[in-house]
Amino acid sequence: NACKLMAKQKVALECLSYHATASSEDTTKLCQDVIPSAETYNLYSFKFHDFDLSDEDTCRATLRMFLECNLVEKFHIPYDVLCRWTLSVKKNYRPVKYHNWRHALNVAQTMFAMMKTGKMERFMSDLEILGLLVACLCHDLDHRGTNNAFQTKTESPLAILYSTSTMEHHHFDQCVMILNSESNNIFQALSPVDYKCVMRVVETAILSTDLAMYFKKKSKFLDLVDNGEFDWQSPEKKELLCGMMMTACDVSAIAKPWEVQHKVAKLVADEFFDQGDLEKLQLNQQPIAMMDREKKDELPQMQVGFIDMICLPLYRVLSDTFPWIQPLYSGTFENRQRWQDLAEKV
Ligand code: 5BB
Ligand code: ZN
Repeated sequence: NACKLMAKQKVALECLSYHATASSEDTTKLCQDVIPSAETYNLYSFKFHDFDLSDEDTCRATLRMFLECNLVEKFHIPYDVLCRWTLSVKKNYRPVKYHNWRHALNVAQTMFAMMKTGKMERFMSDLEILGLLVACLCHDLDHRGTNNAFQTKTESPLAILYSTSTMEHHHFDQCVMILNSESNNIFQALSPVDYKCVMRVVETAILSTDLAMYFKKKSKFLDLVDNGEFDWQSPEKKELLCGMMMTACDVSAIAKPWEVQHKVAKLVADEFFDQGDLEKLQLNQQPIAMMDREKKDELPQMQVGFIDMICLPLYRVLSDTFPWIQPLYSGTFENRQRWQDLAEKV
């Protein structure tokens, strides 16, 4: 316990030097901006990507999703607080190659598209929609470009603090930290009961982005689906469904049009390679193939493996149950063919 306290202090100190809340200039500016329509940003489409968006646009697109879901009105979110919170969340992502603010935005947009175009909002309360959108935007906060196994291997303070789902616990802590400053607290007008409820949605959703949790939840979810479940309202079933949706959004780059998927896979690979370099240099260890620059050629085969092992089964079971999200399945299926073709060329 003394050990954990020390670790907590170390993490807190580390974060103190990094943590930033939005500047008042940026907040005032964003607050006054006209927010372009959802169509302008292609927010209803499963083919959305952020490549053409400026940093300011990424914030405006975020605000547009809150407005489009009527969350500002329904939960009496002061508009300046929402702007400040958005900028603060953005600021607390690090400039790593893949797990950065733009990844968070893409994940949130897929959640938005699943709710609207995928017609899944009918299964969700407004509070759950709010919680899931916030969870998506916050789910990788302060990611350092290294995974849980790396935290454990390096005995980082974070790994001492949380032995399982290390980074995911930290992402949630960061999310709470931002909300804890009143000028960033978009939940400030909620009743105590709603506040507790939405925080619980956010916490379980962020923790379920650990791939280890996904594998645990998947078999339970499959059992329900196999039994012809169509009522998702009980708390346990809702939690399973939200967890599956979070993973579906988290890996949704795999379902994008080929040009987008190809570019994003390169970013994922580059971040993995950077960790591999750290392992070679700091730990004197031979990284696994996925993180080894020398094994770049295996990337297409690895993507096929990732698609077969995780993405297609997930999108299959989800689109069998919720047919309107089928584009995620077919997009992934098409990319599998592309990666397979590339894998056969080498
Ligand atoms: C994934 C699980 N991991 C513990 C071991 C490796 N596998 S994998 O073999 O399926 C794999 C996945 C291998 C290579 C990969 O990328 C090479 C560039 C990937 C991969 N992972 N490819 C992707 O396009 C994406 Br997106 C991802 C997700 C990366 C973040 C992992 C967090 C998953 C949350 C549910
Ligand atoms: Zn993520």
